[in-house]
Amino acid sequence: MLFASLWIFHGHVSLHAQESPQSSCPRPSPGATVPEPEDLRSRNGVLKVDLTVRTFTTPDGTKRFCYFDAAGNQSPTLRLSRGDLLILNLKNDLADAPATVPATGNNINHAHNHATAAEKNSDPCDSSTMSLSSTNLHFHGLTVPALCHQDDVLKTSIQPGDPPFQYKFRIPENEPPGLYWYHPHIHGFSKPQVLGGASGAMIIEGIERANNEVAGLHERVLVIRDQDLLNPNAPPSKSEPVVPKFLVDHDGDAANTGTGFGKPAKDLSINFVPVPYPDYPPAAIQMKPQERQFWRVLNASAITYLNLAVLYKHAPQQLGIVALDGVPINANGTTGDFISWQNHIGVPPGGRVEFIVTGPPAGVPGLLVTRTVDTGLGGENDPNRMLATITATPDAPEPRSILASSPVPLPAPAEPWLGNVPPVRVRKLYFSETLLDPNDPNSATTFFLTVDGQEPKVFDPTSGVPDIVVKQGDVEDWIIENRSPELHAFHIHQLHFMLVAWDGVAINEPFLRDTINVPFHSAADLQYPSVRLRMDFRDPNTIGTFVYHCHLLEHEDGGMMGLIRVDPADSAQAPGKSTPSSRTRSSPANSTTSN
Ligand SMILES: [Cu+2]
Repeated sequence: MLFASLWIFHGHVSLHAQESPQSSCPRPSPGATVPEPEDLRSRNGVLKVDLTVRTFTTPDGTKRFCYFDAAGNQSPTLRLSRGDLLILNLKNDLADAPATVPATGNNINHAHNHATAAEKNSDPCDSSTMSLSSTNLHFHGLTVPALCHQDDVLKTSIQPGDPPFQYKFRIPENEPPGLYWYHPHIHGFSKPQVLGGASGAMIIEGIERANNEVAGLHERVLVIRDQDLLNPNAPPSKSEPVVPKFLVDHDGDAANTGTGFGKPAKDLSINFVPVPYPDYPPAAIQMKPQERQFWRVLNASAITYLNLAVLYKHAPQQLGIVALDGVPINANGTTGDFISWQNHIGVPPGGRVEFIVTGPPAGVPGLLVTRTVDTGLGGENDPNRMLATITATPDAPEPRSILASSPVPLPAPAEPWLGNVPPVRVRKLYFSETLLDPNDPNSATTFFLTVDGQEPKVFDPTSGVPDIVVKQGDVEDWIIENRSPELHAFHIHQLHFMLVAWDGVAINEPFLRDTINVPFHSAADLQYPSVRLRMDFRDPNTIGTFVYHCHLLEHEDGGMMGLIRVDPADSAQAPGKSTPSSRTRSSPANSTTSN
């Protein structure tokens, strides 16, 4: 009922044409047709990109953060194949954002005048300057080295006024084909930058070579972001049931009502088309009737969970999942052109899902929605809401990109499937939170991600002392517990993992991920909720020092992060290292017991 009553809002398309695009970060209006991000494709094995990050403050005080390519496109999709070289020159133009739209032109040279001497002199590869106007890039999901100019976020920090900073690395020959993404990762300031829109998709081409079911399909890239509410003071839509009075949680966001309704903590947008509270006027997607398309969805939200569903006349449709977090779900090599058909898909912040969707028959109204996610007593409100209408018309324009129709299958992976490699050791980590005043649930919260047995501490970017030391070549099991009353999303850089148990119960999900939801703790639980992950440190590219953290960015910025160092395999032998002959299938029953 809720959704049907709101269809009338779609259909208005208007960019703010009078604004200078690069100075004002223009965004589409609510109800607009979902635009496709511009594609930047590698040529002859090289993709060269000039990217500038700018900021703009809207009249209501909202700060946008925007990536522009050389042609002025926002947040282009970077498309490369295995083995290709990426050369990305990132220019930081974040300084001194104007409070209102400048009268003319852009502020391209503005930053140079205001950078301090200290900023000008700092080495961007070894910078202790991390502020709201510093920036860098993380290539989320890629297994590339955590080195400066590649995928380091610990010391790399580019200041306004610095010359363009060059990222330069080759996509590994064994990188799974799928959807990855880029975003800034400045400790303490990730949330405002990502919430402001600093994110973009990255595609490693060739997924049709991994799964022939998607060969020849048109593909659609959908980037879902969150942002501060456009109408924070509006009462809920009259079509909603009345829910308890709004409460504000310790992050200052609308607290979880647990009802599926009420004011959300953040608005969502789909390819920058906002879908604002309270009426959620959906964006618009057109498809040809019953056309099969391949949708690649990135949850680039700072804090918002998604639970995606496609409804035709209110009935949930089957969505054919092909890949999670950039890795085809048949990468285990045993299931052929396997598709997992589901009628809804949860996607934590930072996660990706790629699936086949069949358009509605002509005349049948369709909707892309996100269903409510119960984030826990301490979590943010994430109600049911529409994202886009799906309208079937014979003359619907096709998405720009189409997957090859007769692909050459990918070579088999050189390494044994992760699920068949027994872990050499088990570690336990836990998420926890403490209130400044234990008697006041609205007092400031401190966020921790702690290795069991160590003292909980807020992440210190200057410490340099790893919380975990691992040997390259090893496979480990990590049990991640949640001892807090809200959801957290565990993410680790430079590698993927496999979920082997949920709350201590072995599960059969032989897929790789790089971001996973960890269920919240309730007072009634007899034990802390947990996930058990098989962590893959075999790739030589994972050597180095990097981070794992909660991907709810206000938690990450608050210190819910840890440091890991992966030592080369040929350094001093660690106890308990596995030998190649020990690679046998581990039974799921065993995998839940050792601890
Ligand atoms: Cu968290």
